[in-house]
Amino acid sequence: MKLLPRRQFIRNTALTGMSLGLGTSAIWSTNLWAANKLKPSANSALIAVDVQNCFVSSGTLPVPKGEEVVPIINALGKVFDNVVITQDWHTAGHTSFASSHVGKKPFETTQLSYGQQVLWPDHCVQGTPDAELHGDLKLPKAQVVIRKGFNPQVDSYSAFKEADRKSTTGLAAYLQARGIDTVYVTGLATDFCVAWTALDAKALGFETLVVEDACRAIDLNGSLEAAWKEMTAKGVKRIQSSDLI
Ligand code: VGL
Ligand code: ZN
Repeated sequence: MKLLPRRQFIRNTALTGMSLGLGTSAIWSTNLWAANKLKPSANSALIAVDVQNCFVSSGTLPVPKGEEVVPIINALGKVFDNVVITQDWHTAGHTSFASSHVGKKPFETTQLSYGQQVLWPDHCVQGTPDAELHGDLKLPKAQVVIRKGFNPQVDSYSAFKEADRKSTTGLAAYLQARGIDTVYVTGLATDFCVAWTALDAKALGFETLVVEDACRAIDLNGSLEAAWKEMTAKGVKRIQSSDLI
């Protein structure tokens, strides 16, 4: 997979076209433009993380501008053979909810058996409209929906491993069984479920790319910058949807 020399490429293309006296007709440039895109292989999967009612403006844990990812992810879905959807899927009274801890407010932290936990407003409770996938999300090719965070005592930002860092969701085994070696991660929120999913994917041996503009962040106390720093350091690639479509 080769990234980025697009600006250079376009400049060269335009020059070649003109020097051949062809001008830059729409068809000519469209074909060459298409040839310069990243092309997901049959061994690549798009992962749409937590594009649920809870994480858009009208939801219980709104991610600023969260709904803006929907049309972008819908368009990306068309260029992948393999699509995975995840859903945050908490029990009522889940340990990640501030309301489950006396004296705690949303966005404070607490120490749980597996480490520090950010405490959230009650969100994505199993079977509620808030936990449903966003109504405009159209990913007809999606082959599997991974629900996570259903253990009452353990959160799961990652689509691969719960916050105790031991319990698996089964997603790695599923992807491996299907011969998937590369994942493109999109969705909500960049600095929590997207980042944890991407970092686990990379650590598990998948080539991992995050499509930045197909994600939106919560950005709590610098969490967005920290997430990109860690993802970059670990070899997760940062791309834009225009690299694909
Ligand atoms: C998420 C906080 C709590 C996410 C899920 O999808 O990023 N964030 N639960
Ligand atoms: Zn959650």
